[in-house]
Amino acid sequence: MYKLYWAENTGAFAPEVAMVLAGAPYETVLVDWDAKEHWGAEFRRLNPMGQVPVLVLPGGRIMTESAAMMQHLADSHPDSGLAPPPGSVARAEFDRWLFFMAVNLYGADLRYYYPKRFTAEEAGIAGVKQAAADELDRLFALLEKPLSPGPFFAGAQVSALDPYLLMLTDWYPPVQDRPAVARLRQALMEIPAVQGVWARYQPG
Ligand SMILES: N[C@@H](CCC(=O)N[C@@H](CS)C(=O)NCC(=O)O)C(=O)O
Repeated sequence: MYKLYWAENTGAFAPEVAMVLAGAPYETVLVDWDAKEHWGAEFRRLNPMGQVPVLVLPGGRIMTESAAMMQHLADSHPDSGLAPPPGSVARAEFDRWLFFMAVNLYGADLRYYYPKRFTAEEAGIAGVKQAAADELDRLFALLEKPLSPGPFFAGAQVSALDPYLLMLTDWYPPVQDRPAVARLRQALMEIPAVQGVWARYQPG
């Protein structure tokens, strides 16, 4: 059984959806975000970065990094269709967009949410946030092509890439009306299990 440390509105969403789609048994541990439990010594023993998500594998090995979790879950459940087989050309394309999202989009989302961390001067905060928003607009525009005709990255077949993107668009609402993003969000929400997980992660 997997164990996922999660909190509302965090990057635990995508690995949780991956486990649901793969039919993998898992339990969840809610991290007390308001009490900043993720910055405490006990949580840092799981993830020294003090970040959510953390995934404990059935054998007890601890994983951090949400994109690595997506890859691992897909490869551990090859019949789930969450990712093409390793070594295939389709997998190269899958890996390309997974890394694109994890590095570029997630990174810009973090600069948008934590601009203070990216400048040594108070006066720089607003500029960091604006630059992150501009970068998110630019990066999401680049996704129109790989997401066409859609609704998913792989066309009609949902893969691990799709909930990952849904999560990133939740954190930057201005892109949610872009045609490819709106198509993907709607198609994912039509999967009741995804809708159920998504509803639990909404803040408030
Ligand atoms: N690269 C990490 C980033 C994880 C991350 O930044 N998580 C956020 C929530 S979405 C977090 O825990 N932030 C708290 C902090 O950085 O203090 C991943 O993909 O798992």
